[in-house]
Amino acid sequence: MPKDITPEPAGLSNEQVANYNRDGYVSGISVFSSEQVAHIRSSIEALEQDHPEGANGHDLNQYFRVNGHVVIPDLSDLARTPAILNAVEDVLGPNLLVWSVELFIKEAHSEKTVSWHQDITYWGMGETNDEVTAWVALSDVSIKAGCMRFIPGSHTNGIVPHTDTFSEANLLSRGQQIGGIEESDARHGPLHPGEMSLHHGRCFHASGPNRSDDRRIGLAIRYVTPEVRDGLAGRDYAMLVRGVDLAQGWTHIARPRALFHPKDLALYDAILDDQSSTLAKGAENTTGLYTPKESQS
Ligand SMILES: O=C(O)CCC(=O)C(=O)O
Repeated sequence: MPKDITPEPAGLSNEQVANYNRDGYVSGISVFSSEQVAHIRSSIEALEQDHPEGANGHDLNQYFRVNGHVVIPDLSDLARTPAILNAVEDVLGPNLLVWSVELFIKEAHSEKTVSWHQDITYWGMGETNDEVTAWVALSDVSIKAGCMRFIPGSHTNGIVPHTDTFSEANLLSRGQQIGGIEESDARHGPLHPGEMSLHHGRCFHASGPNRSDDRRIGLAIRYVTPEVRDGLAGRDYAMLVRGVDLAQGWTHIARPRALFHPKDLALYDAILDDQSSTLAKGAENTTGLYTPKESQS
């Protein structure tokens, strides 16, 4: 092969696809080299350095935790990484849209956790099988650093009841949790920097505190297929990143024009407004991250 042709990154092996279908998750998929991860991490940390106050009345954490791809070009571009898309295509098929890009950061020696939950519980997508999260480790996400834990096979359940805790220590917007999980059934998914896991929208998962000396940084990209919104009421937004959308159930959004471009910031608020009634449905408290700006105190 000529030197200047980069080989197309492989997707999943047949065994990895079989594991995903059986367990509802698959872990340890290499997508970035250590140099690439260092570069991505430093661009995120430069953003924290340069824009701690965020933009347009939302702090940076708001953009990191919800729909970052709408206003931060780097996050939008990461969602188009061929090695990630090739793996996601192997479970969802050739037509892929991005619903959300988020960062889950636990500082060194942080007590922050994520309770047992199923992702799509409040996302207004019904009980679809066609949503998958690519969770990419941008630091060493060891057991000590609070990697994710999964209950293998739990995606074969429907959406099960969750209780809102609104716990301060919980990274989830409403601290929602599934009760009665047997911890002995859980499997850890530690990741080296540059590796990712894929998990199904109904797979039970959680994560513990970060007891390591480094920050634990995870990039979560939520992929869906065009069909997910077929026949569903209400408006929702997604960015087409591979193939075609013949179903036309989503409002398509483009890559941001520039970091915190005024038009993208306005779009961000419009999306938050439209999504908030679905995402905060049934909550007895405010759900922080999903509260439209006018209602935030
Ligand atoms: O980062 C974590 O520990 C949890 C992330 C998570 O729940 C998710 O990506 O769905």
